[in-house]
Amino acid sequence: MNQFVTTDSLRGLFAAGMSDMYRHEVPLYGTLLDIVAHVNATVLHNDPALDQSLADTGERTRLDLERHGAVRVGTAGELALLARIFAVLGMYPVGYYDLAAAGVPVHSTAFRPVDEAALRACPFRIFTSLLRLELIEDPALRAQAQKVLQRRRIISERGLALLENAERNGGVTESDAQEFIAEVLAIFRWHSQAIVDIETYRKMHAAHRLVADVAAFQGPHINHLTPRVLDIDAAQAEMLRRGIDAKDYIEGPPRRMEAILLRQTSFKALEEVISFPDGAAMQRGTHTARFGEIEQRGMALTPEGRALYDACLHKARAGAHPAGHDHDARLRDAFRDFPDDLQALRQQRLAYFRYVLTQKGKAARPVATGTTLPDWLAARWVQAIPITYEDFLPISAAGIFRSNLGSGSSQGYDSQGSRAELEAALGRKVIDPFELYETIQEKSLEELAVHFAAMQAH
Ligand code: OOG
Ligand code: NI
Repeated sequence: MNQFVTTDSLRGLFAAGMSDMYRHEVPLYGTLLDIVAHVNATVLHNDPALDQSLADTGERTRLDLERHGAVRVGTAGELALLARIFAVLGMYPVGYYDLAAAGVPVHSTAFRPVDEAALRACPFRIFTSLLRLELIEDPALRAQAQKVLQRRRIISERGLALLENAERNGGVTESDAQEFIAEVLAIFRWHSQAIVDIETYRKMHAAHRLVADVAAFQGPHINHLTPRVLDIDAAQAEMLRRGIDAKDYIEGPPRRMEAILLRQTSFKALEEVISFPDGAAMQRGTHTARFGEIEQRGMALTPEGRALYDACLHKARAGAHPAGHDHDARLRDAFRDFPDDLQALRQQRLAYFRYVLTQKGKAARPVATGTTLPDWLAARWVQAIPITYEDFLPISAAGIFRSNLGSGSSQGYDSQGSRAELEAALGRKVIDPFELYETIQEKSLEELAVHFAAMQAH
């Protein structure tokens, strides 16, 4: 009975619990799940080769469970607490995202599993943002928000005790697992009652809507959950057909033969009724924060590929209103310089690949010594399979934030990001995403080298 539950199954319980909770809280999210399930079934039916290749990489089974979520916390202490909880769930901070330059007073990291087996088991990720109150101009309001945030406790006593047990014992026991997950889920639930009066809420809101979203409530409510779709253009069209108030355009790269990075769209945040404390009574108001998002994931790019992506995106955006009706055409134009076939992407080292033995390769026996990757590929003993991008994109994230905060302005804060500050809050360094992809690629090559060397020795 008191065996430890594996980290992967704990994370699976957490992901499923979040999805159930959010579907219950935001029924429109359930509609998105329906749309995605339908689009994915259609794509797989029409493209058996894709179905097979997803099955081969182990992504076919994870697809229906795959989600990311997003939360926003108010203090370094809250971020450190989430980092401890997520570590128990096998999720570690990967990447640093500075959103201040895009006019959003936060910086962020993504908690996610990092090794291949854990990603296959359950790739749940949470984009986690820390409010940067120092960017708020009004010193009195800043102090007030700080005071509210310092006072709130986002985890229950019981939740904290279970967390400490898990840390001390090196795992969560079977008898504690359900309760531990329930306590963690409670941190991210919605509160329809604010912890500040409506006047304070309005002041916070006027400083920046995010200040109100973070500091006026008891906890860091999950603000969206995002299923993974295989054809985002079809999903976007279906959202519009169903009369859902979708974002004007899809964030990220244009539609291509070979998908890169990440393309995302969302429905706009809902206006929800909130009660605000007013002396002994309550006052009715509203708050707009929660939305739904859909994403399509493509291959991870190397630093060179990423630089080219950024340059193309910059070109597409230069001088244009990003939401203009010509968005798609400009994007396609700007990405002409980005190769769209696997061989070019590989030879120019723009993307990461996992190299795997084919059936033919398994039977092969190299005669000459010193054969290397190009020989194996030419002989079709080895196949290069793009590695899926598991992270986020700062410009897309800023676009998602903006369309859901309802502020048209993209006026940046005059501030540099501060990775060191985020890391100090986390109590550890963020992991470099490029290194993770590089490691997967290198490991696959090493395994092949060992395999072919052993074949030759026979
Ligand atoms: C996070 C927005 C970023 C994404 O998919 O890029 C994000 C937020 O709104 O808190 O989720
Ligand atoms: Ni998102």
